[in-house]
Amino acid sequence: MAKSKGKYRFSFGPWNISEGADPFGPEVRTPIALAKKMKIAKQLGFDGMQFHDDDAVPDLDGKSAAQIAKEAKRVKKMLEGEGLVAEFVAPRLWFAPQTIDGGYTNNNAKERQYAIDRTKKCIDIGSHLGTSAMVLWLAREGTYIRESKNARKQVLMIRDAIDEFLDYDPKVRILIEPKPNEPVDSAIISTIGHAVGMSYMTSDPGRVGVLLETAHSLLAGLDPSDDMGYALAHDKLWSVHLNDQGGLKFDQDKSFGSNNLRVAFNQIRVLEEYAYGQTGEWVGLDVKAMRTQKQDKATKHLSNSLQTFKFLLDKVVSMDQKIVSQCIAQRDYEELDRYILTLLMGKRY
Ligand code: XUL
Ligand code: MN
Repeated sequence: MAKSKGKYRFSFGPWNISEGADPFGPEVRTPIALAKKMKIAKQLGFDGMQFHDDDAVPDLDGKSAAQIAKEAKRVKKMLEGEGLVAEFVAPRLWFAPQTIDGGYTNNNAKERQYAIDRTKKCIDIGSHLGTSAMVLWLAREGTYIRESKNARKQVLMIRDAIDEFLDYDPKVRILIEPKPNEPVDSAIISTIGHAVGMSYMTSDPGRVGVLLETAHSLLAGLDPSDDMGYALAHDKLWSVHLNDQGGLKFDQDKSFGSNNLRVAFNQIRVLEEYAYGQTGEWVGLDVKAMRTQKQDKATKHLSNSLQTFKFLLDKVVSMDQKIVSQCIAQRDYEELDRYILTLLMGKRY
């Protein structure tokens, strides 16, 4: 079974060390500078960082191409100084007033153009940071009210936008990160199946894949390890955002494995079984510290998630394949269930 062990590279984004604001209350911790976050990443055993375009170049809307290049290159130097690399850059298409009604599917042509232009700047930032990977979280491509947008048309608008990006930079690779309901009620590309389907509609499917976030499979009522298997069957699982989620609630970004250890185990089992990571795919931990966490202890969600990944990897690798095969051959899935639970509980089988 042990195919990938030791080959995993881990990353997170600056937003994963946050100040703890939620929709009902303000920040409870003071901001930490990007340079310090990079140091923390290295200290905790991470190999790379993920970026939103304006994590690398703040206030980028008002900046010239030359200014953007200068600032992005400075961030690349900072990364190099820490022995880190950039995994991907993602355009922040959910924040500006122009994106209130969506980006590429906005009902206003001028606002759609803003989203396209912003994404092209994001692609440029990626090349300055030394990564060809751009993640598209299609955050507001959807609607709060069904009658306001035409679903078929929205799909084609997203495809056309992606084609424009593929054309803009022949090196860029696009990873669609689907979410069923965050922040809009109905997202148009809501699951991994939708994202994989979209990739085949584009002009260059070989450059369009997916990023799977655990919580967003769970919020769609699906099993993240099955979603991983689905994307792997299409050779399109190009990144993962591991975390956890306590049922169909708000997007929680809990520490990996903290809610359901078995679901977490199965994600690693699938990754390991198919040698995920061997062609450079990253393991991202898209986790958030609890709001109750104090300033000086607000990175434990990252170290805990990383440790849980490694402990569960040990479990996956130590699975006795003979027992598993026997149970399957005898169709004794009760016994298989017992074996897996015994393994997870660290008891003798
Ligand atoms: C937000 C989220 C983003 C994406 C990148 O919930 O998951 O961090 O991963 O835009
Ligand atoms: Mn994510």
